[in-house]
Amino acid sequence: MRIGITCYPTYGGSGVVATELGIELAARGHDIHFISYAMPVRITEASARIHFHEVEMMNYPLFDHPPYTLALATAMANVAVNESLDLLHVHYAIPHSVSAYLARAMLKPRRLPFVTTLHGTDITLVGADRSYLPITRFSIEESDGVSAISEYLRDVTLREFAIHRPVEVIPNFVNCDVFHPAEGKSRREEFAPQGEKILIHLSNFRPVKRVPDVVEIFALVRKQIPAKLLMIGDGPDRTVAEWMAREKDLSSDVIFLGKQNQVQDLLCCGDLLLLPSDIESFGLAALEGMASGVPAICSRVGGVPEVIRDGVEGFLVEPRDVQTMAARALEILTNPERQAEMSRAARQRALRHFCSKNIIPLYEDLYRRVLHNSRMDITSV
Ligand code: GMT
Repeated sequence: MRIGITCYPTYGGSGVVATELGIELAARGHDIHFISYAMPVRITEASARIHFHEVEMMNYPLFDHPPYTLALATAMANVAVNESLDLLHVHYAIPHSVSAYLARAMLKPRRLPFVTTLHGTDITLVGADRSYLPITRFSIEESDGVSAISEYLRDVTLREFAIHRPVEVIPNFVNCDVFHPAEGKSRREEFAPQGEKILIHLSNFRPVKRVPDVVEIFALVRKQIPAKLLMIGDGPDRTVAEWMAREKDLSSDVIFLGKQNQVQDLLCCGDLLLLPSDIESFGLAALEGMASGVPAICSRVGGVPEVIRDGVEGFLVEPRDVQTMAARALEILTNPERQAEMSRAARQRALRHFCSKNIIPLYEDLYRRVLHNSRMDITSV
């Protein structure tokens, strides 16, 4: 198939999922055309089957806000014609789904079906805002196929948006050959030269991730045992986290690595992952940690319980309860047998339920059905 993929090309989870999906589909023989304002960050290698089309935007003094939605729709339609695309797959409804709707309308009577994958805040925060709700609902209803990355997100979408069409659940995935436990030499010593325990946080450092709670939890753990905290990513709350680490005299133990492309080399150094978010529709970082054999302490919110089982691959705790999160972290870190057991369980669960080998065919199947239905539409005209 020849597939156009649109996503936010930055470090957010939806962009990561979209990019990894494109890479996996290309490896399975599909031609992938990313259409966005920048090259997705996780594309680190050139491939004959992966193409990138930059959305060009003319600016004009009249525009306070350049109309990206329109420029994207134009790029989608152009790429569809020039590259004979079979379909578009957009990740994160706002505004990508609206652009795909416009591109499809522009090309009529040629059919250009589009699939929308919902990731989280496009439904729970941004999409639920009155200013975006009607158009988000419209573009979901108009999509030729819709998927959500967890049952939780599917249920919220159907309920809050009063959607009357099927929304399929296709969970997020991880390539278990790329993300795996450390084999022999890892970068552990570089970060924890005295054999300290390593805790990891990986996110876009947005307020919803509760980055200050990560530092609070670590401070409580650090009072009890020698430990280091690797902070991977960047975003609005990095400064406050850096300030807190300094205030708590933890600067030498909290290592801010910023945005990283090869997170698999870092995750496998960890003993524990911290994800104390206020809301999380899936928790991709926890899954990437699981595949790397790293148990997690997560908030019991949204779709996280579909990924991590309390007491098996880590612990689920009420959001903002940093005391219990720290106590649970210490329970794992001070008990080597428990830690090893949870690490094995985490890897097993990632392999069994979320491995890209098993999940990518679900997307291929959705594409086939969407293409089939769109051909039926043409013949019935
Ligand atoms: O964190 C966000 O709100 C951004 C969003 C994204 O686009 O990165 O993250 C969502 O999508 C991820 C990938 O499917 C999920 O793992 C995250 O749980 C989800 N975030 C939220 O629901 C807050």
